[in-house]
Amino acid sequence: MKNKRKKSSAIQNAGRLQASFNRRLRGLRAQYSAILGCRNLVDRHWTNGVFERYRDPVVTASHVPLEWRFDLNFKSNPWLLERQGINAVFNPGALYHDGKFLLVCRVEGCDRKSFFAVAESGTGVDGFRFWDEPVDLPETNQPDTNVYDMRLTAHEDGWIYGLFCTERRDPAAPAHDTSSALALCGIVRTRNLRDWQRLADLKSRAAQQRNVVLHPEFIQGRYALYTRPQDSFIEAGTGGGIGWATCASMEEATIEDERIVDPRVYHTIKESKNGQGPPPLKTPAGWLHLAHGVRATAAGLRYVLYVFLTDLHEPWRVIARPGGYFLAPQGQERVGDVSNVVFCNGWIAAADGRIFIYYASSDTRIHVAVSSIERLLDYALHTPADALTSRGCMLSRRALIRDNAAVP
Ligand code: M1P
Repeated sequence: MKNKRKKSSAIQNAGRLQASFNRRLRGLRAQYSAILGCRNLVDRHWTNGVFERYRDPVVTASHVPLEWRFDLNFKSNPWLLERQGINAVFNPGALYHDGKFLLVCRVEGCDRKSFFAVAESGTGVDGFRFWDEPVDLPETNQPDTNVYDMRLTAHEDGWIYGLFCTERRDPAAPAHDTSSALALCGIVRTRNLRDWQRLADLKSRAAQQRNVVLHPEFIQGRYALYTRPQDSFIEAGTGGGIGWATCASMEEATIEDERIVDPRVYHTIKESKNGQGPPPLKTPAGWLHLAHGVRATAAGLRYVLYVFLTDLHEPWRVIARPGGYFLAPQGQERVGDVSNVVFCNGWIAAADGRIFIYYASSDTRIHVAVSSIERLLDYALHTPADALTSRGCMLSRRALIRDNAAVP
């Protein structure tokens, strides 16, 4: 009798657990489809004329499919626990391909390791949905400990290249040092963003190379790269600046002729370090570049985005340098895993002339800002350069005020 009662109460408990599992799963699914179905609108509180901001981030950790985070089998996970959580989704490479806006996102698990995953949208501002599985990135014979920040370049040779940072423990570090790392440029190529071919890591003289970007066209028959040679992992040290280098092939990419084309400069937004963002866009006035500049503050490093323009035939030659930042973190963008950061390694020039700028805030989530080639060129060509002193900047502002006084 006692045993019978025990058995029936166990059955009742299992039934209750199953019911609560089902309820919780329905709730999770409803919440997930609400996030994916959310329409994104232009933020009417923001206006500088240069670009529109959008109210909501376009991809966040909550956009990652439930199947990637939860064991959905009642038998092995009766409490429906999130077993493999996602910490953040940020710094995507971007490409318009087969009628879709594609982002190759840096997805960071709770275990701190990042992997790449493609999210696609029909509008570019909302409805981003991850493909079924993350990218299975091939390795070289030296496994990557961490990979991140892929720049996608549809090169005129017909391949889509992905250049990314591959990080490994510094083999020269003593055993007690569990932080020192070597950051190098990993290279893959693909035709469809599904099948990826790994090429050898970029060889250069610099100890560390991050933020390496492939120029979309051949230059004098060679591949051209924007680089960021550094002698240490975080600090620019004696290196830094955006470099320019060429190589004969991407299969065993080796650079020797590296030179700095956009240096770090004292008391500017790129005082501590800088790095090329996405591949530049070809415009009638020159190659339009987006980059990040970093300066030190009492609260830590501050990352902002800035623009510059280089010559159409000599892309290493800067022809316009609008002063100050183009886009800086604001509101909720200021706070995250690494606060006070905006970072962009992907933008898309749509056929209708709109430019979709995919920037991440505070190493946590992805946003979009939308502009056009006309507006970005006007910004690049007519924003005064940084005068580099307080008085110089005041004089530039006073000239604006005086010109305005004469406006009828
Ligand atoms: O944390 C801010 C950024 O820091 C690094 O960029 P950089 O080498 O230019 O300083 C990268 O880790 C980047 O992913 C990150 O967003």
